[in-house]
Amino acid sequence: MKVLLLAFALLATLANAAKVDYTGHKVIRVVPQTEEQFRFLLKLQEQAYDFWSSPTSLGSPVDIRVSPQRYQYLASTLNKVGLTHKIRFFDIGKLIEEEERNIILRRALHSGRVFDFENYHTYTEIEAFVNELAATNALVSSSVIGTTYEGRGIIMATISTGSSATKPVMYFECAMHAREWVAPATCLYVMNEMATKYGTDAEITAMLDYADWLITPVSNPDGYEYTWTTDRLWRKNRVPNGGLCYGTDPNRNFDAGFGGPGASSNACSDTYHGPFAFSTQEASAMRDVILANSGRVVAAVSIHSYSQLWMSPYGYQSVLPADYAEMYRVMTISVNALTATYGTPFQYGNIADTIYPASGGSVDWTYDTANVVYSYALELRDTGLYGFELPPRLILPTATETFNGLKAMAQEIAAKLP
Ligand code: 0X9
Ligand code: ZN
Repeated sequence: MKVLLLAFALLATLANAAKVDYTGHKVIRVVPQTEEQFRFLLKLQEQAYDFWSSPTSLGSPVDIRVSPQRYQYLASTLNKVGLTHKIRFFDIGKLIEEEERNIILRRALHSGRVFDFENYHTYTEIEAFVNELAATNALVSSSVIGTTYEGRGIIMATISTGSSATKPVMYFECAMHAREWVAPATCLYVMNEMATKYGTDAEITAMLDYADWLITPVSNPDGYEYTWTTDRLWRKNRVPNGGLCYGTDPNRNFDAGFGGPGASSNACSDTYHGPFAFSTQEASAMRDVILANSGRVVAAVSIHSYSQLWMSPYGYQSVLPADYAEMYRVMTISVNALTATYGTPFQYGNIADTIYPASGGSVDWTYDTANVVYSYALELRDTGLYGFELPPRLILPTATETFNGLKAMAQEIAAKLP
């Protein structure tokens, strides 16, 4: 009965007529070849266009979503600086509809017996899963690390053998950005593997003997819920900014180069940094977890999608951190383990050079302020074929390879900091 009710609630959620309609929206790709074109794209990003991938360097592709109404205008504006474009998606609306159908179909096939890790879930379902795991598994406890603007609890799972209150801690968080759905799905998979294979899987047993694993599957629940009910492509949180525009990007809201390059002071921008550092509950909840475990946190991993990247500080400057050699060493091992799984290529390096300058990000803060050397930001699959609408059938491979990378990372840390 409960399952049926949930299925109806989901259908109602998905069928909501008040949803943002992306019919006819295209994603176009341009490749800047000159400094002028590159700077032009950076300026364009400051305006209200939705960049699915940002300008990173000359010769690297940039994907931009555009409405049918603005398409001709954008195309001719780009032409003026000599930029020609290719259309990657003709109709994002269709892609979103297809995703909804996939989710509903998988749900029907799965028939709701146990939590389906190979499908996407609403925040309510995710909360219920974490609470259920905590209720039934002696290693797991759940806690609420902050309360969002709309009143949701940000739920975190602690996976611990309980053997010591001073053990190292590894912190993992997903979905600081709402639309990056494969990230929370991956966090849930990792949580379940860690919780259910202690004592049977030698690697997992060793990792939990070494450290407590703290996992926040959805760091930005208001934004995440909004992607289900109203706007599949929402990224920020849902705090009103006074005018017509909503939301702060929590991954620009940490006190690490706050307000610097790659963050916007425009409240309508998708990279709006907010009125002051830690103005958002999402960023301050993570800060508080790290500070509460001060001196114990050996790794902090922020999981995003998409682009297939494993990145280390800094984002707010291109100067390399003092610990870069060690960060790089462990990234290399982690990425090799990830790629060895299914051959998925990942690029890696410091944020500012690997993706783009981005200030106020979580991992710069965990490194600078909490001295967490193994502070990493990941961008999971894919590289733009499906983008944020990664089909449910690709969740398990994505989560599996990511977990292999994270296990390799954890083992290196355990060897280095016994
Ligand atoms: O721009 C971001 O916040 C991340 N990319 S995303 O497409 N998922 O939005 C990159 C984050 C790099 N990390 C930090 N700047 N800390
Ligand atoms: Zn992100």
